[in-house]
Amino acid sequence: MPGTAALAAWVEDAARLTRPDKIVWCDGSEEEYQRLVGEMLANGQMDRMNEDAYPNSYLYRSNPNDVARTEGLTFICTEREEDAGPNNNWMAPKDAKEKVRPLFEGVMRGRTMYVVPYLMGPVGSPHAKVGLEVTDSAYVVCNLRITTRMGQPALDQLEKNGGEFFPGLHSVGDLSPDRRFILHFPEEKLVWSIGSGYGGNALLGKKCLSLRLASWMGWKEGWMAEHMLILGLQDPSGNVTYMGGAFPSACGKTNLAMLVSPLADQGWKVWTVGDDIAWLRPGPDGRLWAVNPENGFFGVAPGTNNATNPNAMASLSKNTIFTNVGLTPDHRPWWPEIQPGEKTPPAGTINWLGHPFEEQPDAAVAHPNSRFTAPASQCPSISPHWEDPQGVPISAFIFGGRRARVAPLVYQAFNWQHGVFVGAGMGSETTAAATGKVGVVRRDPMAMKPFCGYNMGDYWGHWLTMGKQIANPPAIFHVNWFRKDDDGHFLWPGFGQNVRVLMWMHGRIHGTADARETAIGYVPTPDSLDLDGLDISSKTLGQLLTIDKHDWEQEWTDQVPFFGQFGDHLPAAVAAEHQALKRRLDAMPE
Ligand code: OXD
Ligand code: MN
Repeated sequence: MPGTAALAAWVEDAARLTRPDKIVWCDGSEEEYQRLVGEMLANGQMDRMNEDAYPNSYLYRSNPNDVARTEGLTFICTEREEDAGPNNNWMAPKDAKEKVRPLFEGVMRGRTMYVVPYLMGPVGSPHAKVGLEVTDSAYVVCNLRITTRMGQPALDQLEKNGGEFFPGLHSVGDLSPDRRFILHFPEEKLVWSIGSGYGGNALLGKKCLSLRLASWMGWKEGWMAEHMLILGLQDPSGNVTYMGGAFPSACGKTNLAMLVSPLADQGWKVWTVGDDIAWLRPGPDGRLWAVNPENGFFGVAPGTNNATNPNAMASLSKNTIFTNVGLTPDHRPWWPEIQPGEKTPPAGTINWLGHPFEEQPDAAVAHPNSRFTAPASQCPSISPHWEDPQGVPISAFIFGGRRARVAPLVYQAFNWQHGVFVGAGMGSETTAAATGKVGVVRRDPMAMKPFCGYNMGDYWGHWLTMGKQIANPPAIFHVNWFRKDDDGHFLWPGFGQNVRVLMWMHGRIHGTADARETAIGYVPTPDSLDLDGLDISSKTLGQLLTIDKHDWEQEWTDQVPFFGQFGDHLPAAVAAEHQALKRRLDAMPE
């Protein structure tokens, strides 16, 4: 098989560079998983969770300097710098390889090189892509087994895909941030990652292939790779309306994707198709169809509990890898709010650094970006269509961010072009998912700032082009679950109650919900939101739906230098929408 021979040749080159003691081809079997886990238990890299409470589940503590994606060390290596754009760090491919090759030279001496063929996308899907990761981390292999379809399904697809595969070379190196590089070569469809074992840096199928390289391919080939959850909203007639949602990291994507509807007895239910990534293609019916390329969740643990996300709790109840959470004396995971309201762990809990938490009162017990890796098939709300080879048809895109002020609970863009502008201007307060300061507003267009593998200006241009190619483009909405009152209290209950906002969107899509036209888009009329049974005063609702002229003028002004950076790459239509917003704000009464 030429495909497999090419795979073997690539691995041989990688081995010549890195000089492993041993090469192990992984098949993705349960037996292999148990063997690797057994090795990590034996050498102290992993702990076994309580077998009764969390069967077949393990805890891994990463190096304390390696706990989140490192965007400053992530590069897009294209021939032309302008193709990477101001949204990315850039190195010329030749320079990048010259700089980083020496770090790979001999790095696997004394180590095993694991060769992992994996599939992103449902088995048999024409949209599925074959990845090949070589890595010296058994932890990475075990995570890939959960988050991708590993082994035979990938080799089977290789033939169907004409032998095409996307290689990635990974080594934890010496874990020094000074020698850490996450390099993407979109023109070669290649990833090199060294110096980190952390999820988004090291599981190359996820952010590296399925977003950064895939967004580039989508641009060249006429499809889209987005940082989006995919959910299905079932209405009382039994019909399911599918939506894609783009929120910056750690802003509740997983919670929304797995929402448990408090209105289930009235027939409203949410199905989960994916919680992080969507690949979208125009279908013959003029709609966009989405597949989730992943096979599992790599979710943020803190805050997850049976009140905020019972489906996530069920998903992680077995066959799960926990990373950087606390470990209770009876070997259960611990993080803040693992029980609603619980802020302190049981006595004797070991913190994520491996010490009794009582001895380190200033250290977090679980790292704020601690994670669970769990099979998607274990999610009780997983959609019966989550592995449909053609995907599911998308009727809405939801953009969102974490904003204490400015953005109302929900609004709808006037049309596709305006919606692209709404996504392009998105801002959100930063979280712990990436290193850096938490809580400052940063522009994160379509939640793709860390993941767009090319110039963001060209990316917006691609969105505009896609809109012209689809006869029935999704409606575009923006939400903000995080608006606060002047005393710093959240105005909206969030979590399951967000279904009421999805229902309003459903009403807009199907022509049954009212809205008022404002300077920024269509905002719900107070009685178009179903708030039955919720204790929300009309004053609070008013605050949630307010468009404050001065806040928005400030927002507009903040966007000026942001859009300005893109120069000639900024599509005229986005610039025009920005000007049109200014005119509408000017026309608003004081
Ligand atoms: C993730 C992220 O891990 O966006 O999904 O950081
Ligand atoms: Mn993500």
